Amino acid sequence: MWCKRADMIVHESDPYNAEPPRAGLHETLTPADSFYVRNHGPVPQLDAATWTLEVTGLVAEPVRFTLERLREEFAHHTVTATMQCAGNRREGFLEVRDVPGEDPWGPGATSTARWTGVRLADVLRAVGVQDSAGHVEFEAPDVSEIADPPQHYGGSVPLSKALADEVLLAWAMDDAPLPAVHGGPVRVVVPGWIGARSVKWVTRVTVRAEPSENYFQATAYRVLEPEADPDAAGPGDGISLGPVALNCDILAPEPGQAVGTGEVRILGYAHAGEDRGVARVDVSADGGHSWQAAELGPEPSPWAWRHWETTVDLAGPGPHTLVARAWDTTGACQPESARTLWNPKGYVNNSWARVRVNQAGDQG
Ligand SMILES: Nc1nc2c(c(=O)[nH]1)N[C@H]1C(S)=C(S)[C@@H](COP(=O)(O)O)O[C@H]1N2
Ligand SMILES: [Mo]
Repeated sequence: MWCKRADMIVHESDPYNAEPPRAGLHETLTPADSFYVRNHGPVPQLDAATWTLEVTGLVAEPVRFTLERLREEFAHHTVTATMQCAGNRREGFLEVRDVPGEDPWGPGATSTARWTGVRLADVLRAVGVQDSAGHVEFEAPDVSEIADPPQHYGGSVPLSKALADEVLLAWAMDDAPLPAVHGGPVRVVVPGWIGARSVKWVTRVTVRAEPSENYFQATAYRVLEPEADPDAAGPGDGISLGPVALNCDILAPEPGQAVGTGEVRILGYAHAGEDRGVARVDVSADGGHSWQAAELGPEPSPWAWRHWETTVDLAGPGPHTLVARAWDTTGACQPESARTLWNPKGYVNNSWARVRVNQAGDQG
């Protein structure tokens, strides 16, 4: 129904939440049928001809735009950007402690596309932002029953990010009209920030003094204290997530794959988020005792992941644990273990990537 590959790993069918298998993430631009989908409610079917965007709040005068007007009045821009869910790689937390009520995303809750639209900054400047503005809120018509109380999906970013050149109101993905499942006719794209802020089907932009009070900004997408009860968490609890944390994973070989003795090709992705870049990726074939630097692929844009690859020598009998860790341009490295990162909602597992492979012929 959503034009996705047949082997998507579907965590929920209603609302549809799915990630591609590792094999769907090998390319710089993720094929449209492999791009992961994260929904908190039913996908609204909006008509591009009747869709409107209301820009309101701390502005000179509220304005309502049609898609035609957005396209005509503002310059078009294209940004290659990686979308990454804060729940990406949550699966790795489950061996530490369960994360009840959340989908066990593998490494595929991240994907990359070329997004085309207008700059949110151009629209905000045209409408006129008041001096007391501090945040920009996005709202969509999908109603989520997960929220307490059930409400429309929404969120906000600080005004400084909203005015950054890379933030778009996008109507196209890889030069094709934005599919409904990815937020068509128009979504917000906030490169370098968690996917949750890239609000799909956006119909209202509100300039505010404070962050959005929407459940998905005030209560969800927050790193709670380890012993906190997520069902009892209220607005303002925990650390509110914004910029994406440094992360990586191994895309090949696959976990459990039988590989031969000798040279084995390993490849994966790394993503640093916001104003950081991927500086190096180290790979280990002996569980993290010794390391070699992988070859970094091209940086498609400052807002996108980088693929990396290398070959390792698998001497001796398996199974072997392949490990990868990325370093960013601040010199920071991913933490070693999910054990130190576990949190009640299971966000931001950016611990070292580990894939256990078997030696061909092994039963283990
Ligand atoms: N309106 C709306 N926007 C939304 C969501 C949603 O449920 N409703 N999910 C968010 C989350 S958590 C993520 S990770 C991204 C996923 O975008 P995608 O489905 O296009 O991959 O959309 C974000 N925007
Ligand atoms: Mo997300």
